[in-house]
Amino acid sequence: MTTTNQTLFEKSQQLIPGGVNSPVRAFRSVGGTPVFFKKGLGSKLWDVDGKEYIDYINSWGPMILGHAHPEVVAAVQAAAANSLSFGAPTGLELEMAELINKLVPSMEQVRLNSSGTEATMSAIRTARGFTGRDKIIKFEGCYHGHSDGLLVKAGSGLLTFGEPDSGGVPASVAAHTLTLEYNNTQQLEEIFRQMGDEIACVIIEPVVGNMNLIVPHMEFLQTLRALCTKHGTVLIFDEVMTGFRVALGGAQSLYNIQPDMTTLGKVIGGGLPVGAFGGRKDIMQCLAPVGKVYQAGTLSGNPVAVSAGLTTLKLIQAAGFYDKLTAQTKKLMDGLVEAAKQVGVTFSAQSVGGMFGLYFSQTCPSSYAEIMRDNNKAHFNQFFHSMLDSGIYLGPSAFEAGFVSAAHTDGDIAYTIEAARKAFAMLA
Ligand code: KE4
Repeated sequence: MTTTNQTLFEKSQQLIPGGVNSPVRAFRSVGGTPVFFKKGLGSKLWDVDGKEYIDYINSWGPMILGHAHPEVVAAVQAAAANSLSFGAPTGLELEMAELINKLVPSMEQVRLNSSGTEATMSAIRTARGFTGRDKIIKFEGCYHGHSDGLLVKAGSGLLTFGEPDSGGVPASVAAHTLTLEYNNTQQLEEIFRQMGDEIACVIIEPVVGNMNLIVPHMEFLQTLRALCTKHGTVLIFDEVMTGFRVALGGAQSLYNIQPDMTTLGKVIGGGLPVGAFGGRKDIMQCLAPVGKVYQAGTLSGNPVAVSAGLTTLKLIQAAGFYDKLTAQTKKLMDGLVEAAKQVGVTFSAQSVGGMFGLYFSQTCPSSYAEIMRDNNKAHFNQFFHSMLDSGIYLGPSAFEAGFVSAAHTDGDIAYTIEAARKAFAMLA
């Protein structure tokens, strides 16, 4: 029997490349037909066939309060009634800048835009304008959005400049990007010895969520901070995913490392399009109309989107919010690890705040090479579909992180662990 999902997917592919507006949604990594949703409330989603799911994607991070939180919906409705957009300054943007500065003090000045991609692209351009340098460093397995200079893979030799990792990216653009190994301190020291004074910025996910969850070694982050300081290189923490997800102050507060710039997204829009970049005032003063670095956006600081974000950021400041979210996420991890162990399936898991990683490997990987080598993708895909059948919606890729919201109840966690017990048994 053809489901509505299948019918919609069939039709969508006629008019939308791959039938989706963002590639990961197409289920290419896990196979099968993507689920089309029509409603979300709290921790739950309902697809177009009316099937209910517990949601562990949270729209890839933004829905930290759960879906359709009444106060967020009310704020959006109130803002919308005053017009959806002005293209002119509003007091809401000042309120958002003040709140971001309060919660992330390293962001002395901040500019809003409409996506994480815009935020990272703008931050890198600002760092280049501030330093007068062209070269940038990123890390294999980290994703910072789809601007040309970031769709770059490691060159032939690990210490050589990048090659395009996507069609349409000119080699001349990729040539300015150096891609290093995450958590490889020695390589970092070597490249800065060679050309530290030529590097405009280093952009890094301080906790990685885009090659599954990978946590940093303290020594790696501390060395990175010291080398950037020594060579006048701008250190950019891309906290689009970790910002307000791993802790109220983001990963920089967890690891007590102060970057020169930070990029944000996802949670700060509460589900609507908001990105932000900011940092040291001397760097941000390079931006037009004050300085010479151009950056703009028709809907930057949009009042409806900012209203959703402001309400979300106010609610996550509640006492104990992160203690509860962290504990709930860890309870899920512990339950999954125990369930796999009971049937002898090779599985590990870890979490940082409200984001988690599931691995079909003996231990939790700590680098791109390890996760590509050790994580049994076929087992993940089988597990993914078994859980989907049981009404559990995980990220459709073995190389994505998962997310828990404040709306996930003890019952949700218990049901998920029971569904996993069944899924693991099919792998044993
Ligand atoms: P957006 O342009 O998608 O808003 O943000 C790009 C971005 C930047 N930095 C980090 C650390 C990110 O995780 C992202 C986007 N994350 C992906 C999830 N793997 C978004 C999902 C998608 O591409 O559909």
